[in-house]
Amino acid sequence: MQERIAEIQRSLGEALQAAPSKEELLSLKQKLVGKKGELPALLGELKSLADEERKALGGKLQSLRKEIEQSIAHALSELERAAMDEKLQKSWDDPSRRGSLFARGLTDAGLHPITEILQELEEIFSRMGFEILDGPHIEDNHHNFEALNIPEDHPARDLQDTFWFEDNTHLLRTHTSCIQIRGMKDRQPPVRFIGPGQVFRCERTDQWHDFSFFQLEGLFIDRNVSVANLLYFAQTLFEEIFQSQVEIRTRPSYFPFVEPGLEIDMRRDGGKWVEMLGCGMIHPKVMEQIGVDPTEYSGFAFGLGVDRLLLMRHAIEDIRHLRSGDLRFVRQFSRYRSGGIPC
Ligand code: FA5
Repeated sequence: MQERIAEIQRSLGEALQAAPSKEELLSLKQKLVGKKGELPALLGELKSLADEERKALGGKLQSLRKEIEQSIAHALSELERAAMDEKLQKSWDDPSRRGSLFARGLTDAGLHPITEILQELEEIFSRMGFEILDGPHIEDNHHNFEALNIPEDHPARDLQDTFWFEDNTHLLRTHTSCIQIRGMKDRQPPVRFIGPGQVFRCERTDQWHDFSFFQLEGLFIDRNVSVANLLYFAQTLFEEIFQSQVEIRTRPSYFPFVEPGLEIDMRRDGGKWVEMLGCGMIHPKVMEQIGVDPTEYSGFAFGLGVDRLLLMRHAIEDIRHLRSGDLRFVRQFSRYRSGGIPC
């Protein structure tokens, strides 16, 4: 019986190697473990064996059955996956096909307005000599909080309600400030970089707040950098984006990783003030975390709300339109792109 078990294992291996079709796999399963299959026949023969041998071979036959069933199920699901991949690939290659992945009747597909404004911002900052860095959406406690001078029991953690993973160590980043820490790992001042990206907060939404939005982090470290540089920089940045004069005002604010901390609001044409960014002079403790001597260098950091820039630029009434998936909303931007709407 040992030999017949080994023979079944060998023939199973060979059959699976030969890239069988779904029908061949099903008939192989029938042949081996079906009611009148080889394995049940062997199990039937166990009766005539002595106790000890029966136990030993019975165990082997059970694990062989498991092996056969699992490997055939795996091969079947691989086949299904390959068929689905092929189907998707075909519909991707051929937009004219009925039921293709391409929506029909859309003539003005384009980039999402958020993607476009991010590209514009990257272009503006590149011109000003900033590097563009990236960071992961899933962050750890250290980069999102601790290295930014926000320890475990610090009340500032409550300001950014957080989506935690079950390990209580990883989270969806609540701000792009983690990119400051990552970016400084292999850089020494003078530095200027930005880190644009999506962030996530477990918060109630309204006209100006969403639970996921984009920020653009900026870091500038050099000798003799002051709040005056920061304010001049913010004003220049907004005027570049809006291509017109804007008013800004500052309010004192609190972020544990900067000192002093400020919030900058902006308005156009005497309209409503809107908070656009948080910023400040980098805290000496954070400077030490990122390996920079705070007695020699100083710097500013800011976190700009990218969605709010769009709301302001196009007088959009509610931030939630941006992620609504409503094509009537996003299609309007193709007219802006082609210069049809002054703003
Ligand atoms: C921060 O996230 C700090 N990390 C910013 C910072 C960076 C301060 C560097 C100092 C130094 P705040 O939570 O205020 O700060 O968010 C910054 C900006 O993101 C806000 O000014 C606003 O424009 C935007 N923002 C904040 N919450 C939301 C939200 N729920 N929906 C849309 N935009 C938001």
